[in-house]
Amino acid sequence: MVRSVPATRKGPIVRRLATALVATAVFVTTAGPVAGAQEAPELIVNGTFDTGTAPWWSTATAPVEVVDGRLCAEVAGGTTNPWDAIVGQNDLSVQAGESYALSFDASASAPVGVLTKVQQQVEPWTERLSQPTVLGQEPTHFAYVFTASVDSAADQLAFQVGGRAEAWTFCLDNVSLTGGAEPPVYEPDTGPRVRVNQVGYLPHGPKHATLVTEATAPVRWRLTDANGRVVATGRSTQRGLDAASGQHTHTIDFSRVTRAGSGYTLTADGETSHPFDIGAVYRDLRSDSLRFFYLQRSGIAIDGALAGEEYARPAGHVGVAPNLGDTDVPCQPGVCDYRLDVRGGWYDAGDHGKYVVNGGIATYQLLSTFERTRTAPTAARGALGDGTLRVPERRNGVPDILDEARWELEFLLRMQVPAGEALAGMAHHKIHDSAWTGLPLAPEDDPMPRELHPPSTAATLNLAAVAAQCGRLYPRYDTAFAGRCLAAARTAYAAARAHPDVLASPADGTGGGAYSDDDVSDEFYWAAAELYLTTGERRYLDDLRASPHHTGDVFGATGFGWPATAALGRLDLATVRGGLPAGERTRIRRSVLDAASAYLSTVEAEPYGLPLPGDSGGYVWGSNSNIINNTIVLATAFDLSGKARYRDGALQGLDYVFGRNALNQSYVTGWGTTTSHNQHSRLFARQLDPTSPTPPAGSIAGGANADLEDPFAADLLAGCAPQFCYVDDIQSYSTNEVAINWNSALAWIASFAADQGR
Ligand code: 9MR
Repeated sequence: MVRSVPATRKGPIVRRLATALVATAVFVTTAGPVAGAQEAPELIVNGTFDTGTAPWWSTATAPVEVVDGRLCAEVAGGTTNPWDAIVGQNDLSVQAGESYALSFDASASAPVGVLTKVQQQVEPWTERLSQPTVLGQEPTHFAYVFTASVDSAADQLAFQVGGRAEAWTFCLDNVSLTGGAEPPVYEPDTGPRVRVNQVGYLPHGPKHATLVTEATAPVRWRLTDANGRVVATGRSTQRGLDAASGQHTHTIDFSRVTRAGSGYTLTADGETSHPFDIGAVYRDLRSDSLRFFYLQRSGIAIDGALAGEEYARPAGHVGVAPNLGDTDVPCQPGVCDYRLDVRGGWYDAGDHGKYVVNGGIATYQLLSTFERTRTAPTAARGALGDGTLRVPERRNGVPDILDEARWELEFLLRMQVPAGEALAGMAHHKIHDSAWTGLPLAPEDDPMPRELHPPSTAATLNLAAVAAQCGRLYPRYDTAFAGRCLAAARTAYAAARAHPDVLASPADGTGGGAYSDDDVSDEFYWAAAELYLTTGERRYLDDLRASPHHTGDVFGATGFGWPATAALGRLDLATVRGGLPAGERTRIRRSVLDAASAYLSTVEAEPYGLPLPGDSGGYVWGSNSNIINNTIVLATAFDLSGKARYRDGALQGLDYVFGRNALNQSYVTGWGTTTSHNQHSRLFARQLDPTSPTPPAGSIAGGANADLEDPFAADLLAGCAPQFCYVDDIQSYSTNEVAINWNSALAWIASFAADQGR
């Protein structure tokens, strides 16, 4: 299990791990004891099972006995979570600062993934080691190393073997845990020091790369085609120390090369980049990024013929056991006494929750991707039309992207409090499991009670905004549906006006995310803007004019997102036909160009060429979406003005997402040489379970998060420079989850970028 990975010696992160582990291909360690360590006492009692099963214990779902000198557990089928079946040993002592080597031989009657943990033996089960372990039928030797961060005399070794539909047999032998191990060293494999967009560049687009080097003078570079011919040469520009990465950098500009081809490489300072193309590189990203939404659908069977056989699955949460919902869902106790049918919609992310707040921005971005084809001069009109996506509704006469967005819209409409009830017209904030489940877990296997959480003003305004967009975009395909949307938008908006400060609780995070937001003035602005653009009515115009966001700076340096939605209204006021009187619209458009100019300055100032400042706390949970959202403002400025510098800024920003970054990592599955594929997801969990698929091509990871908000990342990455605060491991939900609001941003810019390649 301990693998050797070639690592660049010049990478800045080489550090001792605080508490964990040897995991994926991203880093290396030595697992063996150091010299003299043979004297370190063995902490496991009866690790060879010569004296029976004691003191090993197991849950009732995994009875153990000694078979041929090994400990074997008959693991029951039909459990939900990894921790529903455990084989373990308690009362282990670990000391702060000491490094430990754990090793064992294990096998399974069928290939399965289990979790190997060393953790507190009581709540809160603080982990020292958490390691996905994939077992085969032949006994395999596993060896892991970790460093304890606290003294404990009450730790346990726990093999979490539950969560599978079928019964199976787990066998274990030669278990050993000793101190005195060489401390594990984390070093991400960052590959060649020449960082490019691993997908490629548009023939007439900008072409920039970043070179990590300590060289104090410009260095020579050369661009080589697939046949080994040097097609361009030049000298780099020295850029100095980059705050976002902690690296010494140069940049390389080879924009003058326009000849299409594949297999180009860029060489400088003795290093050669990953290969890339010059051509219409984004053409298929439009449909790949949108495909994610079909696979996230709740309430419908996923058709393998459309999605790929590995993604086929039964409908989730339609009231078929063991599911309890979502067709007849009660409120949390004390919240309401009615039940709602809230089937459908998209699962938010790696969890099975469905949240109106986040569903709102994701739906908006899909609808906006479509609406752009009606307003932007460079947009391919039919590229998102009927028959362009792999959705079951293809060839129904409706553009497929509208079919996909409607799947969520119908769910959002169902979340509205019915007439006659208290808070009628408002929207419930969210619906999700009453407790967190483990990974992996197919939607149809989720046995948790589902609950409606209280209505909120923010959710109500999200519903109002996207239902108003719906009322504008669907009339030519389905007037009844568009009418239903607009009526719901009006009711929701009126209900929000009547209840302007019903805030979701930040503490309501058991079994699902909180998505709390204590400032809903931006949601009011966004909803008023959408209702005004759809209806032209004076009352909505008055409201949006009265909002501080109509004249305020809604495009912050770090980008808009689900908690900050004023920019959504502003962008539509700038682009959608009709609407504001000419002078006012000119001012609104100007504000988009001004914001884009500011982002352009950041693109030019950042050695990795992205519209996110390296020093302002911009690398937050889901940073990839904030970065992309800033490229959307740049792209919109191009759509409005035709000025190429804005288009080039947007495209250059996209290079970051596809590998021009400190980690040399493409964050989009299947798009590039080294791409994220272990994202945190209950649906796509190959890293934990060999029978589960990886996320589909076109799935974007949340990205670098300097706040390190999950235990795995906090242990592994402590002290990271912002761009290094990411790991492609399924356990790191705060850096590496998938989510609808991140893929919706990707879909918008993918569609724009595909248009520029034509
Ligand atoms: O994207 C959300 C991020 O902005 C928040 O900081 C974080 C913590 O509240 O939650 C993120 O959203 C998660 C949600 O709460 C539950 N589903 C998965 C989402 C993506 O990680």
